[in-house]
Amino acid sequence: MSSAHQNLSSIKMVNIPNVDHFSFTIITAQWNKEVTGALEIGCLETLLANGVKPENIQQLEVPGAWELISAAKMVLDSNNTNAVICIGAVIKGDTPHFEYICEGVTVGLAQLCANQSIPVIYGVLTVNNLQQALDRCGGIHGNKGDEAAVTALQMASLSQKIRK
Ligand code: RBF
Repeated sequence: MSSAHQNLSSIKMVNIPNVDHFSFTIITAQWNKEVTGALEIGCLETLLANGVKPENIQQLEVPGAWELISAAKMVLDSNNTNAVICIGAVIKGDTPHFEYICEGVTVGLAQLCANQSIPVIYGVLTVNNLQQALDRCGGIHGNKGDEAAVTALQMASLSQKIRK
């Protein structure tokens, strides 16, 4: 599914006004930390490069991708962040667990998106092996953490435009 046309990793800078008023929450799953740590750094650096103030970026950790759903819900219920960026990496193993976690996380985050109006960004890799994950957290397919940051900026801006 990934193609040159859909890969946002080359677009790290977006021209969005008043970015210094935005606040973002990045939630990072600690499973496959080698991958999620690199995604988180890409995300953070892209937000900062686009003018988001460091003090307006909250970084939270959860054990695994499954916990992204409840942590995102807690954030949405308790503060007025402009977008929640969920970062995780689910890597296929020998059991069907992979399918259950991927589907659960995807459906859970989609439900959060559908039920309230703060953007929840899906920065979760669902891959067949570690190499595919490494290719997407700073490798040949860019860094999907950068893409999550760009998407968060675009959605925060869209939300501001609609509310005006
Ligand atoms: N969490 C991830 O973020 N990525 C994984 O690849 C992953 N694989 C798992 C495989 C198994 C067999 C189990 C039991 C858990 C896995 N988890 C993974 C953790 C999951 O997201 C969650 O933290 C735990 O199931 C506790 O709710």
